[in-house]
Amino acid sequence: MRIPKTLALAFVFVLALPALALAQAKESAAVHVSAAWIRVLPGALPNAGYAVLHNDSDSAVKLVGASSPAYGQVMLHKSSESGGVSRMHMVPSLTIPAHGKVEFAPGGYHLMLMRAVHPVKAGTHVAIQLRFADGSILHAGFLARPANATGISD
Ligand SMILES: [Cu+2]
Repeated sequence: MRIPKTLALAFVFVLALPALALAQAKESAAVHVSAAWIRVLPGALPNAGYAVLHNDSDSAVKLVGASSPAYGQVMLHKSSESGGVSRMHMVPSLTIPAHGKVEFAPGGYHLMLMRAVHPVKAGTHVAIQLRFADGSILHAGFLARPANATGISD
């Protein structure tokens, strides 16, 4: 029996799509990161992740969460200072404007990296996934740096 080629292709496509969707969320085409690094603190102290998130698209993008195989929990945090007291609070989401950027830096936004699965060694790269409101994911590598590090350049 001869099956028209287009029909055969359509059949393969229909079968393959759910498998792909299950395998992984789609990679974000809108956002890229630069200067991604982690300040590693000694012992069981939480680590902080910093980066610049660039939105290369024509519409605003909303960051809604993050995770990493290297940490039990990752949260979006913002540090602030009032009356000489520094504190931080959780941020439910964060909007990166079209063709704009958001900086995660000491004293401001950071990824709070809790409960390292294994001690994270300075000089290694840690995989972190950033999750956006449209369901897409960005896989980024963060360079682990020692506690006295202040930043990283591209
Ligand atoms: Cu924090």
